[in-house]
Amino acid sequence: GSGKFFVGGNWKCNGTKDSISKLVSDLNSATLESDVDVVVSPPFVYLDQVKNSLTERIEIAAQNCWTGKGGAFTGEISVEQLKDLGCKWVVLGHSERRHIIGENDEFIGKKAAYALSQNLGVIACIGELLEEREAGKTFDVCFRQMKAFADAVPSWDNLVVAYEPVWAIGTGKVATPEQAQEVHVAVRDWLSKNVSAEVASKTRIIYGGSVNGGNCAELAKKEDIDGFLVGGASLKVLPCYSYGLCQ
Ligand code: G2H
Repeated sequence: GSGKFFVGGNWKCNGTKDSISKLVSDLNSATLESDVDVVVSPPFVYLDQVKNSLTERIEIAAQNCWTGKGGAFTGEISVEQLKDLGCKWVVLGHSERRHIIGENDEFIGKKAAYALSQNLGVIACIGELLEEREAGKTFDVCFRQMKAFADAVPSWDNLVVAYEPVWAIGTGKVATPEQAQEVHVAVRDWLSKNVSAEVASKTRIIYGGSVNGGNCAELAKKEDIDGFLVGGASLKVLPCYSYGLCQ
């Protein structure tokens, strides 16, 4: 693996002030492995609440950001505002934003470039649809999405790649450790050929898609799986931040 194990909890569009206050207090009393980066990603409207109540041990990620400096962009949230609240990361290119909201590679690349230029870390998501996998296009799709990030970003120092096969997201159908490892190796190899050997060896490639307390240990054994992005299971604490909590 590359670097410190990284576990992100993506809360998506879930929670209330009360449920989030309970989740934060469970996280504050959890025992975390010391050699794991743990990050949670609350909805925008709860970022401040979470930042003000969560242990400093756990960093905060936003689930989206605007492509540039704030201003007359109704409904958007700027990188500067996220940093003002104490966010260290932003999740970009999540499949729900690509496929439900309709964000394209170029738009996502712009956001990643701006966030990194302002020292906000990026969790850059890639992954194929079921029909793309079945058509043998998994690598093509992942490499195209990687290229869009590579063409845009000023540096890879503060970027974590999250491989999230869309057919595994929220479906309970986790990729097998072998399926995930196969793509992670291919993405690392792509980085080596298209960016640099150094970036390939240093960049963390985490897996997302129906990760939970029951399947995380097997996935984590694979050499190129450097962490997880956890959705559904991250709303319940323990089993699966695990590795941060989850070992
Ligand atoms: C993938 C993942 C978190 P879930 O989207 O990003 O969600 O674990 O619910 O499949």
